[in-house]
Amino acid sequence: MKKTTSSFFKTPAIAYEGPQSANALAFKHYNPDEVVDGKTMAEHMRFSIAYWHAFRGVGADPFGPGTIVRPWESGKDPVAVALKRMDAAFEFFQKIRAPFWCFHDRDIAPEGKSLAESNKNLDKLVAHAKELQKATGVKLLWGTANLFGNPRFMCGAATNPDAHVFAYAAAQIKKALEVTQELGGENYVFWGGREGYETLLNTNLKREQDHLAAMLRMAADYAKEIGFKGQFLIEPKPKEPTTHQYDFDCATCIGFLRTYGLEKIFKFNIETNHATLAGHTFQHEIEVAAAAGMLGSIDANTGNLLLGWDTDQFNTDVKELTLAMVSILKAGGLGTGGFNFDAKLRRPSIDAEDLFHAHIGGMDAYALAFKIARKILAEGKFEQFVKDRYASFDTGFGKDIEKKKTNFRELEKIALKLGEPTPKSGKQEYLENLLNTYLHG
Ligand code: XUL
Ligand code: CO
Repeated sequence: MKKTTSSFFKTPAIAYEGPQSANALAFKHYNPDEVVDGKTMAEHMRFSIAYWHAFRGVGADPFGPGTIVRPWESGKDPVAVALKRMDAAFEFFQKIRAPFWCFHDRDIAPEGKSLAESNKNLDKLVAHAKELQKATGVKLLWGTANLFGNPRFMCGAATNPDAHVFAYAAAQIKKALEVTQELGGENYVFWGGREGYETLLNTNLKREQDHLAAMLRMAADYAKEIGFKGQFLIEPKPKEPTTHQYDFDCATCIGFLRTYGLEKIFKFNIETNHATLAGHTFQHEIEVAAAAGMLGSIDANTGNLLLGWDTDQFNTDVKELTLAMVSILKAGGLGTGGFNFDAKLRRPSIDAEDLFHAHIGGMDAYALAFKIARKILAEGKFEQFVKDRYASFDTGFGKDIEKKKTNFRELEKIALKLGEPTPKSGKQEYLENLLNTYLHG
């Protein structure tokens, strides 16, 4: 990677020192330059930094204001501060060795007094981002529009009961698509923000879903019109901020997209904390998306299962990530997607250095999981077990069932002839122990 000139961080660039290193500010498992199967680890992992958490997060929660103060945040002119903040961000991207970043329109540029002024502010920051991308080699994984923060979106954007708000949101997505294209974004994300409802006493669910589909259709039409080639991604989330979010989980979204004939246009950006809020494991959501050929990208984080909300923490759970990685690798990887750290520092983690510790931990855990998952797949023990478990569908009447070559009359004859099936153990405990041999040697 090439270098920028800013120096807001005292921490030097993070180096790989290997598993034995005692240096907390070094990678133990993520060696960006290590070549695995003809590709560097940087190319395999495609790590990305989330601008909104790393550079707009201040540690605020519903009980108190921010705790995190950064030196680049000083100054009266919000555009000048935004430009400085972006210099700091690209310095960080380089030092943490992340090849990608992601942003919402309003993360990088302040909202103006009018939409036209907001667009003008955005243009200034996009021009700066373009220069910084060129100078550093850091690329844009995806862009998106913030259609949930401003009070105008309190009742949703595409699903707002007011067509005026819908039009405003459409204009914002139009601009966000243009700037994502300008910066060479490889994907564009739709997280449903406030697209849901609190009470059916004031809500026409069917019309709101129709409107959401109309917005997505128009976005796809516009992308085609301007020649934007990036992959469209939906990011499911079951609740928070609204009680009932329309994009509940991958299965719900697949049903929604197929209902409106949009399934060929979208893949999924799966977020760990959203999966668990929906009552699923991270791996479950990956498997559901992959089964539909719609696995796109990952928002890498985790939640606190003792709490019922989206805590967006850095994930250091190697077991959970190994299982996720097995499913991702089996599905053929993420294509144009990557692992975006949609994760934030805890409120008392106020040092700039904490940003490094947080991302080092996340990157190392994912890199280690990637290596373990590759070993698991190379040895193929789990895959063989699962294959054997379904072997009765590989031949005879089992095969006929899969090939749709049989019917109830024939199957009744077979059942009468064969009598009672022989029970076979699922061997879950054996398999859990086998998994531990990979995790703990
Ligand atoms: C919200 C969330 C968003 C999306 C992008 O829970 O995950 O930050 O990733 O809008
Ligand atoms: Co996210």
